[in-house]
Amino acid sequence: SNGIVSGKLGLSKDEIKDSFLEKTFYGLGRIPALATQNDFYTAMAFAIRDRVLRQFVRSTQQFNEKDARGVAYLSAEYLPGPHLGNNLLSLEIIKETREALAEVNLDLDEILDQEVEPGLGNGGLGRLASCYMDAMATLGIPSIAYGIRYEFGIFKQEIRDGWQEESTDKWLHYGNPWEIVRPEIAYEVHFGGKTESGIDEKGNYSVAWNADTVIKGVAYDTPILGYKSNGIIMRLWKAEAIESFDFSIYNSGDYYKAVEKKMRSENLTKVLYPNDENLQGKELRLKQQYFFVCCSLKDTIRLHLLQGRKLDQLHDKFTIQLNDTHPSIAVAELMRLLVDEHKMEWEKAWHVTRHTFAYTNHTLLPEALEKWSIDLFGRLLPRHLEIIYEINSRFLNELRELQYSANKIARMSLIEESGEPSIRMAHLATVGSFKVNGVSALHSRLLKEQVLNDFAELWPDKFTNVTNGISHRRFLVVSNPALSDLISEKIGRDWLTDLYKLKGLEAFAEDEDFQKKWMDIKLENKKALSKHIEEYAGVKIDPTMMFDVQVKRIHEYKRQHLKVLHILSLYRRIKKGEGERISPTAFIFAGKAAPGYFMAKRIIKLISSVADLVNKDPDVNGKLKVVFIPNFNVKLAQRIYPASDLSEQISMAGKEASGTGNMKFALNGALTVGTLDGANVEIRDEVGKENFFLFGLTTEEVQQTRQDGYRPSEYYEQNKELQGILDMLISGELSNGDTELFKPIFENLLQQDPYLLLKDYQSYIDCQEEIHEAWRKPKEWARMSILNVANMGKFSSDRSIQDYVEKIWNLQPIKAD
Ligand code: 26Q
Repeated sequence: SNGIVSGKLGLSKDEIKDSFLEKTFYGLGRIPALATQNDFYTAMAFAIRDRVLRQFVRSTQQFNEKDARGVAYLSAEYLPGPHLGNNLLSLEIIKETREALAEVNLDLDEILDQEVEPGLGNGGLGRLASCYMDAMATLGIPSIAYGIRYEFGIFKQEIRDGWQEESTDKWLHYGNPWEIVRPEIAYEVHFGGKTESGIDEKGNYSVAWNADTVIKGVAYDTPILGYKSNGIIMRLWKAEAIESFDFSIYNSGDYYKAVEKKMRSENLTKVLYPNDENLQGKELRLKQQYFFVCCSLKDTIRLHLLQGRKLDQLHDKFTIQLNDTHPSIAVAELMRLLVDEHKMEWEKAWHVTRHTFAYTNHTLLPEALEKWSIDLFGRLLPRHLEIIYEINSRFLNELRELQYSANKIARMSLIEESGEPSIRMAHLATVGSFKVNGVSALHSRLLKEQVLNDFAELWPDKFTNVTNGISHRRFLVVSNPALSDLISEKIGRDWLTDLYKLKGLEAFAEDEDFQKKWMDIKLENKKALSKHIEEYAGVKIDPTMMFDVQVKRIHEYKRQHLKVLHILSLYRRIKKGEGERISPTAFIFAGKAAPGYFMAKRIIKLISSVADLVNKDPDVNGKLKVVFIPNFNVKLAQRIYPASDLSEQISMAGKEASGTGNMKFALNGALTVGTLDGANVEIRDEVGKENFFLFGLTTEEVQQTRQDGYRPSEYYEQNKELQGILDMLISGELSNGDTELFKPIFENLLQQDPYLLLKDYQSYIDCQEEIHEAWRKPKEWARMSILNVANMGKFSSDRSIQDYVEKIWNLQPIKAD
């Protein structure tokens, strides 16, 4: 009716079936008899995409008509997971689609399983950005999510002989039905060269940046639909060579040289850097960051001007949210665009800039705080270096006027002068933003007290907290349909858009019939996961065992090796014939290690070795099973959370900024064993301390331990059980007689133990005893499980986005009609 909607895009079973067959014939040129499952998936994806786009175009129109204030979300990483299932939910056509496929003898679950997910992120941060897209779309927040279209995402992990092996993630191999290339939306990005200052045609002082390389960024759009409502775009930039650039080379006849230049340009967005929480200052990484920031800001400005607005009002119409410091070069780039390209005065441009950006910090780990060497930075982005110097000199002058000591001024400077001079990106982001937030209550407090303490004292109102949240639609409705249906049977379906409604389940926590249905669904989910495990890890698991699960990136601070110490303690008890109080348990691990992270890779090998020992020992008699499931990603995660009984959240207090896996487990009825770290603290507050297994030191006790001079070897000497377990690592028992293999882990724990495993060991073991006792009372366990789910309302990403709207973005949602 508005000239956009045309064609038969109905949502009935028959209309979906017609479109599906049409896409199979005319979209793929296949007759069904010769089509593969993947062809069928692609055809269905195209059929659904048409419907997604119709819904989506309507909401963009409304955003434009209302001239609404909006958000540009800048993130170097996204992990959206498979799109098809979520889009079916958002359009509320899961049932119709299942029936349409059944009529042609196809199974929806098998078709869904074909989708290869975009692995455009490392872990928590990228997945958070995607949960926020889901919530922004659903709540009607005028927004656009910018990022990088990596050709190869996070590597594919295989386990060979117990070791992690990496191979390239060719996620685009079968094509990507969800993206739409926009060749007309493209920007030039400059690198290198020199700056020259002088007087321009109008007689004003100005700076010219004569770059030596130009690359083009082309927009690829993926629509992200919200539940029963609006959509937003995820706009990812791909690097290409600019067409005209090498005419001189073409004309000189050196065809190969011209093509080589093109290839080099495209390298920029080839591959995602697979390290999280640890950076090596690699030139290509900085290029990626600037590349996507430059394109995204130019695009934001284009959209702003398209609405007939003035540039000095940019901050009235947009907040640009920085997902960690990865896009923080945006502070300097916006200044450059305003001052150099749009000829705005410095003071005015600075006012606009520092009222436009808001910065989310995701880490306190010193090794994860981004720093770029001045030398590298100046070679790649000479104009930005000048701008950062100018921002810094004005900022430091302000501090001098406040009579700050030289020491304090040096601490706060955007430039670190000691050692290799470098730029502190967190300081740049903080100075250039009107709000800075952490991602859990504890993390936001520590951010103010530690890493950004000087800034928090100078600008107390700038700092705030937004506790992370997750898409309950993806991580419960789509991935655990049986539990979702049971919940809806009892409390209706309002919880799909208001997760606090889950509170209604409390009334059924003691209902034995409900408890039975609840645990039966868990058992079915465990059977399904067992099948996957048998196929992909070659281990048979009895689904009635307790599923004790730790899935997340492999990191020393997350302490997967503490879990290993616990498993070994149980193994030794069984070997000594003292295992009768141990409940049969399957220990399930998954997660990737950064390819260059020596200790993390060794921890994977350790887990595999313990699995070999335990799974094969006849004395264990199937009472314990240990398995490492390869290639953890969103798709696998969606199978694991619904099948988990116990969620391991055992990082050293003060290190995990929030965690979001913790929320996904609890939402699916797993009980948590955890430290007082990140969002665990808030989860425990919500579900009640009697429904949460707490152990370990607090952040304050960790600090105290350090101050007092921690000597891990004392724990080794005094705790004979612990000593026996640690000695196993170097006995060769786990490694075919090789006493060297796990010595690095042994020595690290005895000599430094930076994450206090030995100190927290006994508390963890005692807590696990309690857990095993609780598992032996199934009704009690079921009740606690139900109460966990009933109290997860706070952890929906809808609530998080609502917090961003109120505390930071200050805008009005626009719901589609
Ligand atoms: C930076 C520079 C160069 C190369 C890589 C990086 C890099 C990449 C990814 C640095 C950090 C990351 C990812 C960090 C991350 O995922 N942090 C997690 O964020 C979650 C969402 O807020 C939290 O829940 C987790 O606690 C936090 O660890």
